[in-house]
Amino acid sequence: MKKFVQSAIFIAAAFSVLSSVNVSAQGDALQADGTAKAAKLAPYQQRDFQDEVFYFVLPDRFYNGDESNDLGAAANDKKRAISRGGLDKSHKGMYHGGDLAGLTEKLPYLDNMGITAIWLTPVLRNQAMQADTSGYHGYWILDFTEIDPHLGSNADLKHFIDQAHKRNIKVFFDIITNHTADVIKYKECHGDDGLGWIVKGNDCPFKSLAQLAKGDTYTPLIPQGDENLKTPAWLNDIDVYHNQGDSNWVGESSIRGDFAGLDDVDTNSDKVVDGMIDIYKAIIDEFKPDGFRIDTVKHVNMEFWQAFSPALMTHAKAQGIDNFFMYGEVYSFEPEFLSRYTKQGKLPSVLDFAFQQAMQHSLVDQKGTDVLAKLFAQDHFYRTAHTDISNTDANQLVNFTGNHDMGRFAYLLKQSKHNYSEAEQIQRNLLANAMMYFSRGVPVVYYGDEQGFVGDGGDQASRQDMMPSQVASYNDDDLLATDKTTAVDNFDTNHLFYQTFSKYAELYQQYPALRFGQQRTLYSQNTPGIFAIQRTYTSQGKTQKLVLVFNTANKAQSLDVIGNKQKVGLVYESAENKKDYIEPLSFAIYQVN
Ligand SMILES: [Ca+2]
Ligand SMILES: [Ca+2]
Ligand SMILES: [Ca+2]
Ligand SMILES: [Ca+2]
Repeated sequence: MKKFVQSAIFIAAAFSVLSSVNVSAQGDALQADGTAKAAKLAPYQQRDFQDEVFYFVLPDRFYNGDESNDLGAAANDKKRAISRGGLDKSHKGMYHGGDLAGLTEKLPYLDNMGITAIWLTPVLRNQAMQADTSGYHGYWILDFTEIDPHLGSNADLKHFIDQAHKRNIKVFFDIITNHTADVIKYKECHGDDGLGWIVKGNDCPFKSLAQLAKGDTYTPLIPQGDENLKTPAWLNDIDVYHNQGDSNWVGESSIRGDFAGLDDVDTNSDKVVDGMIDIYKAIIDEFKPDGFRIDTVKHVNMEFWQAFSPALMTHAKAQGIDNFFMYGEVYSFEPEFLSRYTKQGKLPSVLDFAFQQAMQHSLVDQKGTDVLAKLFAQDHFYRTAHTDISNTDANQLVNFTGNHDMGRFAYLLKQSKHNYSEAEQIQRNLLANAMMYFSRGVPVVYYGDEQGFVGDGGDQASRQDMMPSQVASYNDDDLLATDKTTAVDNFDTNHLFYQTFSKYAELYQQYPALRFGQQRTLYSQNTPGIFAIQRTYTSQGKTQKLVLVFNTANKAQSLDVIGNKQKVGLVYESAENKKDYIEPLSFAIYQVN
């Protein structure tokens, strides 16, 4: 083991594109506490996006470091009264008290797991309540200039970023340009005072541009007293919204409709394009984040991204954030469609929903490994040449196995018709995560996955607490690989998944071919079984070539299919393989000389 580690480090050093691996003085101090791993990597300012291992977290559900902010805005804060309340730790749709102070306190836990970048759900100030649930998730922004008081202050966010950066960990914000909180109402749906929605729910059918042209329009209004809720002030102008009613998720309504009442910004107007660019330039100036994850990208017109993305990338670089990066949420499982946003839309990257679906098809539904080959055969769609922003290719895609909307991979396994035993759910989960780390693309761990969280579904059901939970429907879950429940603290550094993800991260950092290598499929089949890829990376005249073999079947498979010369130089195997066979639901990595 020791010999392997030493040679791996040697190889990593020999191939590193980051030739100046200067560990900072702060890094030296942190290494002494036994948790610091990011400190051993190149300085965050110089690290490439492809060097990162992401952790995606809802701060409200993570850790409560400051109970004094649990209710949000102070009782005597008249200006922010709308951002007060919504706390109910026993309700999955309400605030639970987690905050930036809590995240800051738990940085060693993330660092020790090999996390190098943290993606936070939106942290800007929300409307605390809409209908009968709260803005605990952050996607209902009212004020684009300050932090939600449930999470802390602007100073708390700066402190968190400072502490993360001291550990050599990057921080990414989740940003929204598509909509604001639900303030604007329609007389036709919500009555003359705009207050009827509480009783009737959202029932404002979308009106198309064709209908508008014929005079069939809604009469938008802002209820009395709500005229100045939003910041910056231009967002309080009713004319900067589409005002066409609720989206039915297809066609024109997908771009111009409100999401269940959330005010859909008129991103077709120059005023809005400029306004949104200014909002996020100011966020970059004030907080110096390392990048943005962008929400609801496909619900905004392409022309908006063509202006927004270059403007923000250029601005961040001018502010000295040389490796600033952005990736969009385009909720689609079609690579060609996803790639439109990196090519036409000029976004550096997107979340790879197609990858997530291929994981589900191969490891939950037991389709053949050719579903993986078909996915990666479409990687060419992402090749772009707009070098003014970044060189996008599939290596920069953002891999994930599940999320806060669709639910966790563990949930998909649990509800499968195949009735997997817990042991098999564990193996399939770990194999999906191995593919997420080691296939082309940048891995994202959804918080709690490393503790065996499962959940009863998507959305609220997949947003469990890491701190002791009071939500009954979370606490009755049977977590994987532990006897614990979510009723207790789950920052267990001995959990099998935490330990395994930590090992994956270590391999990811040791072998540049796992981060930067061009990927080629060597073998796939139309049944569960072997999927083999090669990843080749050349730097300074030296080539590192790895062969990765995954077995998605629950029987051992012959390795003969990949050929003898591919099997030399074992780097890692997740199960102990017998000669020429790979164990069920396991993987192995070989180095080819
Ligand atoms: Ca709190
Ligand atoms: Ca929209
Ligand atoms: Ca609305
Ligand atoms: Ca449950």
